[in-house]
Amino acid sequence: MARVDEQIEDEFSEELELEEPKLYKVMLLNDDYTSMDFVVMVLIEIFHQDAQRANATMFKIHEEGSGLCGVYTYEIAETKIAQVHTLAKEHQFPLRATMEEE
Ligand code: TYC
Repeated sequence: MARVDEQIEDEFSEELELEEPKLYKVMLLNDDYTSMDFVVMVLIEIFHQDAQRANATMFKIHEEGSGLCGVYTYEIAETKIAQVHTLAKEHQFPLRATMEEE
């Protein structure tokens, strides 16, 4: 009986097997007007980087044109991007964020 139960459970768990969600890289783009301090603040507050990592990320974006800020599921990535754009607008900076499927 226990074996039959196990067999039934196996069949169900195969059908119910969940796919891993797709992940998306959120990138910040360089521009000539957003202050370095503001970008560092965004990386700390929105992407939860520590101050040292935020500084390194900001300089990487400044030098290379864009840089990875974090990897998230679609809805979280979308929310992070909206938060960046709202905060940037409030501070009158043109900072842009985008996402790429991983
Ligand atoms: N290039 C900007 C400056 O020199 C700094 C900056 C870094 C802006 C990263 C945007 O995503 C960015 N003030």
